[in-house]
Amino acid sequence: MGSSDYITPSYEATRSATVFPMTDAQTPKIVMAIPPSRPGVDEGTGVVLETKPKTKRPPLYKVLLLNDDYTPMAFVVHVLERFFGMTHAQAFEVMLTVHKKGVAVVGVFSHEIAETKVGQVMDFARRHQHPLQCTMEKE
Ligand code: TYC
Repeated sequence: MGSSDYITPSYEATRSATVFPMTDAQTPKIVMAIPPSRPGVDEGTGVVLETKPKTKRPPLYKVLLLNDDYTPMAFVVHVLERFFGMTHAQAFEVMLTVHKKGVAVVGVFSHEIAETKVGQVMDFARRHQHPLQCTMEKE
């Protein structure tokens, strides 16, 4: 019997063969020992913040058409049909309202759409050399 028969196996040999038979990839990992925090939950601070989710709707803007003494009625009717999707009858009615009362709301839109409509009307009127005015205001 040689002296090597009594030599204790190395630490690494014992660990890999007997005590820890799993490879590193097989070894289960502790992923989360602490539950995830949620808004409004006191985690020992004594402070609980607002928990209700805030879902504010975006503000809306009225697009207004203003009367003047020079823009032809037919041009205004055309503008209302072209840029505000009105039928001829609707457009004529709204044009008459502006003519009699001085101003009327011709549509309600998001800020971006209202801005676009105002720009389109002002540009179209200017190109045809009419003084027609169109503005927007927050509802
Ligand atoms: N007052 C104009 C006219 O008599 C018609 C008009 C209507 C002009 C509406 C502008 O937004 C307007 N020719």
